Amino acid sequence: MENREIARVLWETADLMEIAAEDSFRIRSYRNGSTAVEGYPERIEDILRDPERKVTDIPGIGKGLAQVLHEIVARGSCERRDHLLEKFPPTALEFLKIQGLGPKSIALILEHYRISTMDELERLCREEKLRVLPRMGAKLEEKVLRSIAQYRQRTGRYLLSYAEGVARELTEMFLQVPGVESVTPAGSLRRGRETVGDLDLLVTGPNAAAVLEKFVAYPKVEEVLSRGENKASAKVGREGLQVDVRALTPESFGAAMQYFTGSKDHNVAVRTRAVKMGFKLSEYGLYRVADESKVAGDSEAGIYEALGLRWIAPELRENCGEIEAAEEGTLPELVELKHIRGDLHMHTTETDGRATLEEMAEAARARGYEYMAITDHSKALAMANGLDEKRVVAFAKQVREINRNGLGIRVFSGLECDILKDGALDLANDALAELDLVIGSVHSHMNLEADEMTDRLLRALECPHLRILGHPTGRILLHRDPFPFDFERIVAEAVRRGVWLEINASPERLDLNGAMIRTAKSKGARFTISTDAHHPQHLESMRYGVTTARRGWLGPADVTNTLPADRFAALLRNPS
Ligand code: DGT
Ligand code: CA
Ligand code: CA
Ligand code: ZN
Repeated sequence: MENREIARVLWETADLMEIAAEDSFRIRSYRNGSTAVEGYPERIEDILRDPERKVTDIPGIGKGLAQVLHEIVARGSCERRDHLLEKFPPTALEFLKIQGLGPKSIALILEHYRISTMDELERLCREEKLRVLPRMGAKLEEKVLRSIAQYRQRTGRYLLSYAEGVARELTEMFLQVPGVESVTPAGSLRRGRETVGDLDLLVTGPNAAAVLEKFVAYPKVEEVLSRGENKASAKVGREGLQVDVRALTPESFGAAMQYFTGSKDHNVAVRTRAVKMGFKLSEYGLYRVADESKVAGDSEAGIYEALGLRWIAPELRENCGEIEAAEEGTLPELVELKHIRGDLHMHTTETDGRATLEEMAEAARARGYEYMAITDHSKALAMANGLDEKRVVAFAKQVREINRNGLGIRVFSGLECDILKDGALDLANDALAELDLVIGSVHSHMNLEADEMTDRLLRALECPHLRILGHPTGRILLHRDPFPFDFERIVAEAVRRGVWLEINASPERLDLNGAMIRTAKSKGARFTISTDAHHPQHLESMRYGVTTARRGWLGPADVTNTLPADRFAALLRNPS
């Protein structure tokens, strides 16, 4: 069992415990355990099997949880979870994903109505049966209905990072098959979309079709959907991600890559162009209609070239002007991971991070960064033990000393300061003035009306010390939609005040998205790409942020943390 699967079971159990209104201390220990397991660099299952190791050596795992971990690894569940699943339908966990319904209200609903599906919950709202329960009303019914509609739209999709993990696992396995030369993900994963509907894997080599046998026999395959000579589809893992595997000959590999990378809209436009030029384009190759001769097919670039186009980076293939730009030779130079010289958003044990400043610095240095900013939370996030003014001033001083002694990386003192409900920043200006860099983020009251939210953000932008707007829309992928506000107005004001927009590289956020980034860029915005790391391992998420920036057509010059340390420091002192 992979760590993320174990972590998920623990997290779900904690959700169920919340619905059952169990002891909050105990619930917290399950959640902490889940985070600890998920971020742990080694496989928990291996540690549990090794008689010389103890899982209790892992911070966040006590004796009680160790027992639970044994159970989960042995049979995929634990006693407590089983017990709660008898008490509540498994859909109770799904109900938790509906905005407006917390564990308490779900418990209340289940106490009064015997419902076990989303459809039934929807019907309760339509029949106005929620409003008769204590502390519920017509407004809530409306909100739940809206949220159910959104839920339906997003189910069936998976985080990019999750799909990437499955792709990596399968790729490793396929590459062990003799006669297999390469395994490449296509589809939305290759385009770097933030969520993925299904995974498309393309396999080549003299004996590529041999992977299909191996694939359908893979223990994690839950259900084989189809099996042909050159293609197989199956649901993989408990989460049921569909994976399409295709075995290809080298002569048509490029054409297949082009076809199966998509997007569909991009392909339609490319194919239309091919037809106009007297060609026929398929997943097997590009053919001249006149004599049916094959013009291109073994390489993707060859196909674009024959159509009079530069090769187009997969992230741009959404039929949003990339074909015209490829024709005119005006495709942008895109930012790459190697351009990034520092990470500007991370947390430490001072608040809700899991490593110290020194440990984060070591990890950032090991990635080859020249600089980094520590940006812990401010006091409004009391649960995270956020910093007050006094701690901020002491922290800024501590960082100045650290830089004098040197950690092998330049550290900027920062803060992720809460933007309060009325738009004021959480801490007083003279404390903020001590810091090198202030990120302003919304973490609460996300359900304001759009114009209220716009006013709130406008007021936050007035703070002269604010340098970066953190995860600007607040979305949590598959979980919480972006909060509404007048984006263009906020961008214009941010540009005017020299405030940069954060592209949050955490795979659950990827906020802003490609389209918004592109809009903002067209208004003159500048950006940062940062991981919001709460653990040294999270620094690796930078690549998702870079992919997202590329989907927004950004080049290195649009992203301030591509600058060398000295120039970046100078820019901080004089941002406009
Ligand atoms: P997803 O899986 O929903 O995240 O998105 P994609 O883009 O991976 O879509 P998928 O898996 O259905 O198909 C992979 C690619 O194959 C898609 O981007 C374009 C190509 N493709 C699939 N079906 C069609 C089709 O009916 N027409 C065209 N033109 N292309 C298709
Ligand atoms: Ca796909
Ligand atoms: Ca597919
Ligand atoms: Zn943060």
